[in-house]
Amino acid sequence: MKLISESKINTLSDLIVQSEKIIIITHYNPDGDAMGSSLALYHYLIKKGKSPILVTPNDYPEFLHWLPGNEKVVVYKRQNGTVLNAIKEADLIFTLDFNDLDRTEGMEKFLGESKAKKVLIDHHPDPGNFADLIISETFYSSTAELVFHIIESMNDLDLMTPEIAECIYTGIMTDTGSFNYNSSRPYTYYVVSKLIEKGINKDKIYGNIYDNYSVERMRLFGYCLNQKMEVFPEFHTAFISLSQKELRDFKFVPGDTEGFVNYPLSIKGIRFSAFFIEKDKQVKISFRSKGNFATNKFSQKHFNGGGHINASGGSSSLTLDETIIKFKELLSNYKKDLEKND
Ligand SMILES: [Mn+2]
Repeated sequence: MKLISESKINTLSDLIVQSEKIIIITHYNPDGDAMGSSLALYHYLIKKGKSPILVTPNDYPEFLHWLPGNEKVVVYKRQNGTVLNAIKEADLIFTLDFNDLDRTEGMEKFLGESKAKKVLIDHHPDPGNFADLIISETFYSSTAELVFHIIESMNDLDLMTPEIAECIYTGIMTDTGSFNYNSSRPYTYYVVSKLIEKGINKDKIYGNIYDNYSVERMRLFGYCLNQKMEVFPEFHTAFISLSQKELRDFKFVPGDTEGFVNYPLSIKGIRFSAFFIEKDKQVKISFRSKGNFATNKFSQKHFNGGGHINASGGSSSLTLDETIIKFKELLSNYKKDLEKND
């Protein structure tokens, strides 16, 4: 397994050795992989004798708060002075699990102006060109898996504590929907086997992430499936939508709708799923598919988004109802693509 060139690893190693003030930044609305990969790198850099600062643009769901190192995370939205100072003084900035600085929602200007060397570590397609060192491979299930590969390539597996292993496993598990998608490469399981050797308790991690819901979230989930799911068998498509009012009624907190978009794909014959959620000034959309229907291209073309083939995001500045009408109208253009079954 050698996807990262030796020269990149050497450059990375030199950058770490030479740098004193290191920041790790992940994307807005951090998910399990964003937090897992960032915290894994955070703990690893501490093992290398560094004192990094880990920054998230905003808060993240409570089911990620058990992760080791959670209490050290600095949230830009709440502590922007601290973060901007740190960015100004930094000599090395890692950006994890995103490909464009605008995913930091507010920090992009300061990151762009910063004199620090930047290292992009990510598994999304089309990495931006803001970084001095780009370690970006769609081969990996998750950024966390890529962080494992980096640590392995640095010949530092002996520095991997059970805490680092837990963070990496969390990233892989959440980005593959517990090994349901984007997880058909043997390397993923090689990594998992190494993490288990390091002493992780995978059942406990699963429970921490997935058996951690509020009553309201479960009721909201039931409501979505019962009342809010529309199915179009002729297009092998189903979607769910939620308005601001509905979110309020169910006491929505960030993270509550995580994973909802996957459920329509459990219906026999459904290969394309969408989830629309009404925000302040726009509609946020998630897309999922099975087989080779490219949700990222669909999203890029019609909903200002992108991502992976089978999992992507987008947005719309139309109203929720208008967005849904637009989506439904588009389906007939894709009838042929949606019929292909492989
Ligand atoms: Mn990811």
